[in-house]
Amino acid sequence: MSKDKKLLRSLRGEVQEVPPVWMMRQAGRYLPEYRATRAKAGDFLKLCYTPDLAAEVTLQPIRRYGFDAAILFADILLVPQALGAELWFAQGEGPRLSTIQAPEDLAALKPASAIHETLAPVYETLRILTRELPEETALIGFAGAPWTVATYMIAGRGTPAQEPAHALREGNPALFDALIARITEATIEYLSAQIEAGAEVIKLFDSWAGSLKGEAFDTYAVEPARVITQALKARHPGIPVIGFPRGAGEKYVGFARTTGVDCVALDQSVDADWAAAHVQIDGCVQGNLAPEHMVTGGQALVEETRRIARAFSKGPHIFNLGHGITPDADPENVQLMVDTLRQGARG
Ligand code: 1CP
Repeated sequence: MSKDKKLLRSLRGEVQEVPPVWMMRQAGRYLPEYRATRAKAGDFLKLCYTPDLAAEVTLQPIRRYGFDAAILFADILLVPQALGAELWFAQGEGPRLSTIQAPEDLAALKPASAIHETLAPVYETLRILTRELPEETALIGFAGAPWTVATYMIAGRGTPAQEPAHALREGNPALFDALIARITEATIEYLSAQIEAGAEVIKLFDSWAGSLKGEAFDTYAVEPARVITQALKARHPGIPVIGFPRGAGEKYVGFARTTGVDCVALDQSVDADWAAAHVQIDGCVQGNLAPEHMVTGGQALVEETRRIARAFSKGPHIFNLGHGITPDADPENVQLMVDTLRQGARG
């Protein structure tokens, strides 16, 4: 049956009259039911590591909107934590981690093979979801791409232009490369275990790929994505992979060819007609409605939804936002987007 899931059909290259749809951060603070479950869990990391609750928040947007895919509820920063970094969420301030600045910091981390001890509850969440999801809903597992994860491990927090990571990359390339290698290896282990637990699609989030320019983009965005994709496909033949080199701009062109991913997720900075001509020619694309429309709604949301669906209508397409939905979004606007799309946006 799973071969007929709408999302998997697009990933195999099928062009569909109405594209499959889901949203990045679809389980999140814009939903009152998410806020209630999060309050019950106590804090964000408890929510990630409590399989029943993590499965519950994964299912909430599926119940409400009938999305074609559910994305595992977890976070990209669980991998650094499983490698031995300290991780905490400061109230109202976002994530904080212990930092990697010197060879001793890297030496103190655990080997990639040790991550499963910490991450076992995540695999349990996936096993629950394989039982509880509607049969037409595809289950997406994910991880952060090595560069993006490294930016948090080096700086200990989110940074506007990833300066600390660029400084280490330039100042101590041997240490930086060893860190990228460790994260790459851990990511392959982690995603492989997610697939064994029931993930049917893998998404690799390279949220900060846009700050890598020229050759650095090829070395630290393309190459790790290629290595991870090849390893997953060797271990799990046929597993589809979605790559998201956010902010890649013209570097989106050829990304699927050079990495082997089955689909490229587009942020909202690229024009849909341009991407249809230059990126979708290589296969499936995902995106790229600006998340702001989920706050503002109205006719502009309807028109943008239709315009994007139309621009990508000649090739395989997964409808999504260009980045995660924000906490101030109105759940009614999400319904309006889904209705617009399913009522024949291309007509
Ligand atoms: O308060 C809360 O409830 C925490 C907000 C939150 C949520 C809902 C965080 C903290 N993480 C998540 C879940 C999450 N994160 C998912 C779950 C599935 C989904 O519904 O999509 C996923 C896929 C992520 C991925 C993630 N985490 C990324 C990559 C995607 C992106 O948004 O660019 C990144 C960069 C993170 C780090 C992170 N985790 C949380 C925050 C606030 C951040 C960003 C920190 C920063 O850069 O300042």
